[in-house]
Amino acid sequence: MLGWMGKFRALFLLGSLALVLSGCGKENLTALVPKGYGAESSMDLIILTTVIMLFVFAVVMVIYVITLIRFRKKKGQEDYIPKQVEGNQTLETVWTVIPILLLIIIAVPTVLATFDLADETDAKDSININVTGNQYWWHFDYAGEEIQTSQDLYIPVGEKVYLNMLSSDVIHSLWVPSLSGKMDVNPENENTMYIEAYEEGVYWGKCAEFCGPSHSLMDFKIVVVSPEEYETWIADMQNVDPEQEPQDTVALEGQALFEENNCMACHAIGSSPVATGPNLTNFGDRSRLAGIKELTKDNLVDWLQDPETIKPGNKMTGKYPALSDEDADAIAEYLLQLQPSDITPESAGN
Ligand code: HEC
Ligand SMILES: [Cu+2]
Repeated sequence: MLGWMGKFRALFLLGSLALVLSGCGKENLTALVPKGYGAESSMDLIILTTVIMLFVFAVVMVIYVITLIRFRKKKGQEDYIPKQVEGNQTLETVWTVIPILLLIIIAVPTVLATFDLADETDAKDSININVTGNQYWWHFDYAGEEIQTSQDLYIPVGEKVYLNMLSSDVIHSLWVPSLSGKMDVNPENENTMYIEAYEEGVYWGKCAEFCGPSHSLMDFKIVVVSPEEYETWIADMQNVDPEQEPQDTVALEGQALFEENNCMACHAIGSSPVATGPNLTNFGDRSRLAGIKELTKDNLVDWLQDPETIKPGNKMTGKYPALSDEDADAIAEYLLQLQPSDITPESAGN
């Protein structure tokens, strides 16, 4: 058994741990600062339930402390046996009815919010994006726009954007805590949810369903821009000519090596729906490599030579010839200049 010092220490440790852990998390990656409709309605429910729980806690504690003090065993009354009471209909009714009322107060808004968030009546008139979850990256197909992209999802601020989601392998779950709740992404049966962002900015997303060794590295972003910027971005993406030759000679060589080394079997540049690997049309505009690493040339060369150490279990490892330093360098040069748009996560505030 712990002595009181031990108990104090354990309590102190738990307290500090709670304090330190509560500092975890990034800005724009927290459900507690909602920046979108779904996140806001979850937050309202979190506040409601917390207030009710605190109320119950306070009432129980007050009764507990009063009982503890008033009904202590008193000096000189060691042998005193208090009146033995059994059953009390009024009390029992009260402590049955009150919890029922409290649960109804929680249940009604929860059920209403659930139906509200599942309402898809205006889906046809809204922006629809087909989302595919893959072991360990996300693909976005802009229905009707002939645009394919991966990793970064661009959407306009203040508009409902419907995500129609399927997985190409195992079950994933799409979660952008600042904007909305989670939704499972299954290999069969399309799941739909909508996102409506209130503020421009870059919001971080996570896979919220364990899906393999690199599950925790399956990060992505939602880039929320003004409606005009969104139109510009769409046009920029549509204007990409995948065959266009880069000016730079190293990049030009990289382009040839990209074709020679089987990269195109999995990676499309432009609107081709090939999506065994991430679409690279605007790869140079991304701020992250493979969703997680800072996008620098060094990191990219490391990735091309050995993706396995960066993302264990990824589906690219071993599927193309080993690349020499020069070849990897040239391909990196080529990929980094794929920057079709001025609208990027950086311009959106990341
Ligand atoms: C068998 C299919 C396949 C082949 C072949 C392949 N890749 Fe990949 N590649 C992938 C997959 C899958 C990913 C996503 C890995 C992850 O994040 O889990 C990926 C990721 C990448 C990324 C990061 C993309 C991003 O959005 O950040 C780059 C860059 C890349 N590959 C370049 C190449 C190059 C260059 C080649 C040829 C030398 C190549 N790949 C060959 C499947 C492939
Ligand atoms: Cu996943």
